Amino acid sequence: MKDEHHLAVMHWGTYRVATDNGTITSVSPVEWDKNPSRIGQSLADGVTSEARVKRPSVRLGYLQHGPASREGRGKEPFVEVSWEVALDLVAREMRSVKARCGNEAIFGGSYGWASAGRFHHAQSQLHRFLKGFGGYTASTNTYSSAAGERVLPHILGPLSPLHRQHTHWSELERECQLFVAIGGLPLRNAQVNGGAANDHMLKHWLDRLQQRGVRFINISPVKNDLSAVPDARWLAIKPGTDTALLLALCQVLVSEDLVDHGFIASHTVGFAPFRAYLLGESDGVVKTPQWAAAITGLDAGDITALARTMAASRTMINISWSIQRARQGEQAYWATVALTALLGQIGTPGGGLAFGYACTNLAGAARAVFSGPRLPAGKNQVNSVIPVARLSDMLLNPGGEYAFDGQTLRYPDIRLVYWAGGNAFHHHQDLNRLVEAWRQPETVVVNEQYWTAQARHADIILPVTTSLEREDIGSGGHDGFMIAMRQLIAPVAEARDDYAIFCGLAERLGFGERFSEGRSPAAWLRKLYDDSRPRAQEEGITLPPFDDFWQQGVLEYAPPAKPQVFLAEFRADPQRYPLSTPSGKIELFSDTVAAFGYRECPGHAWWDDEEAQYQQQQAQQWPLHLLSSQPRTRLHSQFDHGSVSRATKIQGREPLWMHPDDAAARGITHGSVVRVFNQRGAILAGAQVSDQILRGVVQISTGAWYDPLDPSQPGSLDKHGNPNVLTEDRGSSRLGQGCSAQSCRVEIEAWREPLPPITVFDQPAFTASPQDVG
Ligand SMILES: Nc1nc2c(c(=O)[nH]1)N[C@H]1C(S)=C(S)[C@@H](COP(=O)(O)OP(=O)(O)OC[C@H]3O[C@@H](n4cnc5c(=O)[nH]c(N)nc54)[C@H](O)[C@@H]3O)O[C@H]1N2
Ligand SMILES: Nc1nc2c(c(=O)[nH]1)N[C@H]1C(S)=C(S)[C@@H](COP(=O)(O)OP(=O)(O)OC[C@H]3O[C@@H](n4cnc5c(=O)[nH]c(N)nc54)[C@H](O)[C@@H]3O)O[C@H]1N2
Ligand SMILES: [Mo]
Repeated sequence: MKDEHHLAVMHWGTYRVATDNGTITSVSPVEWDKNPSRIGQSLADGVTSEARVKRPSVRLGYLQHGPASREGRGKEPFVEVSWEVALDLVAREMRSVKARCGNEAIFGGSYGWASAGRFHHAQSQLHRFLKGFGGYTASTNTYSSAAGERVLPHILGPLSPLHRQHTHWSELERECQLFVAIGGLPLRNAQVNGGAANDHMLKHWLDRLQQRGVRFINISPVKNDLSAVPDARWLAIKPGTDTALLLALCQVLVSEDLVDHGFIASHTVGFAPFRAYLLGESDGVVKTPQWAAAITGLDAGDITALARTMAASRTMINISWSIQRARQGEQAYWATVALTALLGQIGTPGGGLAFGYACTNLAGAARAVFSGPRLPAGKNQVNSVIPVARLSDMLLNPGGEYAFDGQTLRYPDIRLVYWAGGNAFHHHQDLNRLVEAWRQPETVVVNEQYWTAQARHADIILPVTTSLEREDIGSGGHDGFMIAMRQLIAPVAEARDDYAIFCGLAERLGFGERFSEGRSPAAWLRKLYDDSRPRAQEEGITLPPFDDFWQQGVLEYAPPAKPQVFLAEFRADPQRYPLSTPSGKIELFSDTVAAFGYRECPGHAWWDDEEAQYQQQQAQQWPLHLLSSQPRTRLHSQFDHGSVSRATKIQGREPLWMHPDDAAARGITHGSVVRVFNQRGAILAGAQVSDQILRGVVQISTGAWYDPLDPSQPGSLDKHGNPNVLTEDRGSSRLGQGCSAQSCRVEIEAWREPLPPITVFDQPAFTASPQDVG
């Protein structure tokens, strides 16, 4: 029996961590993981690195002049203060904002992945604290898939429960003949799963499907998005054009009468107007393969052949989340639903559709479903919510009106921003605009472990423990495991848990007892666990008493007896198991969406020529399409300072993939540093020249910590390679208002000046207290 007492649970895996006198000496994957992630190796040097926030810190100008000094955000040095001083300062400002402007003026959306662990989950702690204080302005939906999350309820059903119902890989192994992967199936992304990823299984299942003779098609601008399947056919599509391809495939099915008329009649509504659109009856344009070929860059014959093969085979069509993280991202999802409805294979064991096999280690997992222990949420007294990716819009336009999924709403006037467990200077688009927006509120408070750009742009930074420095319960949705996370090392420097921080603040604000309920973290773990036992039981999982669990260290739930098949019940009996859409059926035409009256979202999936023209116009000045994909060597910005991520940088800069022809045309050589720029800003990156990427497309991972050359200059060059300096901050559409990072155009040139050093992994500038400064 291996020692189960030194397990660290991360979003990308569970590891045995050996320590010696507070130092991590080794990190090894657990033996039950089929394909462990290398990212864990960054724990060894990352957790105790120079990048840690060591003591509570306050921006100098804020300490001297308070909110009036907000122009200094991100530019001034910090002053280290005691916990007493820092917490008093935060409590004073919170009370003041509440008294003057009400709780709505506090933004607590605080989007982000934080760390694994159910009790110390940073957002849950912050939200519970802010609810106790009377509420806050929140955010809704995710950066991952807001466009999909908003369109699917109108046409198929809410995405989050659908994610949990994906057909198990074992069923695909038995029945699937053709697997069409829009956006590929990158092993890279399946390294992670929110909360835990104990057993990485994508490679295992892709191997088995290949052995069974399943054919794969990779529809992506990047060949290695399906590198796990060497024989996969690569259809190198231009980014942002998948909807045109999908519509043309539908058109072939209709004009060659390959549609499943029975399924359409029994399981869908709105076929007639959609058919009329495909055949050009409503707009004079037949959505032929020739039409799509001109848009997508694919061969018209290939499109026709693909439609026929799809109809003749048991076909699974998987669309990755990236495709909808774009302008008009809603349409790609709607067109996928429409195509698979016409094929009539939805609900069959090996066919139909899926949203994100390989986006995480979740879809297809033949694991027991149990949502795990969770902190009681409570009710937010404030009814103010923004779409998550409209952060800068909100800060720049207090009181401004905007449209969202059929509603007309107004942005609140935010005076205090409190962030814990996320990094907006990683995740938000158009960072130079965010820098400006971020200077609007009076006060910005950030709980952080590391000196990320977000911490550097705050007024008050409170240092937080990592999960190795505290006790918790590890459990990820669909993961099939629950793990006791013991404290492995002492808190680094003066770091405290988010919980301890909020206890300290709640006490100062007069609701300490109500917030803590008198419980230590250990007492909370026991409560969370006990509260979850009946919910586990409902799913057929019997959890042992807490003490047994804690002693044992690892629980693995038995997999379900019958592997699940996506929407099988709906297929079998749509009357008895209707969808939650208005009609109870798949909506090829949605009266609800049509009634919103949005030009860009009519009542059915469509190709938006106006948006396409806008993109073409951009292309004249900015010829390269920039994709910003998820990183292989870290989770978003987390552990970019760690050895695994840093080992892959090129001269310290984030690698950027480009085609040899695009490189040659600009005099760029493999391994050199380049400047990537557009009307919004400029970054440095390292050229990774490869013919695995379509000409005219470049790809960089997200997550390099934003490192402006001169933070006092607006629009300063980012020395490091954060693509969000370049991305456009526009919603996917008025329907979803999602992140549209993938719709981005740039130009690139060789960098011939001396290389500025990367400084973002060092401590920021500190100064003595203002009294000493005089
Ligand atoms: N250009 C572009 N941008 C994108 C995307 C894209 O495809 N392209 N993808 C988007 C997507 S899908 C996502 S999900 C977002 C991800 O964006 P985020 O989830 O915001 O990114 P993370 O780097 O995971 O940020 C988590 C932060 O929380 C901190 N943290 C970790 N544990 C704790 C804790 O216990 N307490 C506290 N207080 N802090 C903690 C970490 O140090 C880190 O700074 O990015 C989005 N941005
Ligand atoms: N290692 C690691 N894994 C992760 C994460 C991480 O940070 N690190 N983050 C996790 C999170 S929060 C999320 S939301 C998921 C995201 O999962 P996805 O959104 O699917 O991930 P991406 O890497 O952005 O995109 C996958 C691929 O889609 C292709 N692609 C981009 N645009 C287009 C297009 O217009 N058409 C086509 N056909 N293909 C396109 C790109 O080549 C890219 O490699 O990943 C998760 N997995
Ligand atoms: Mo995400």
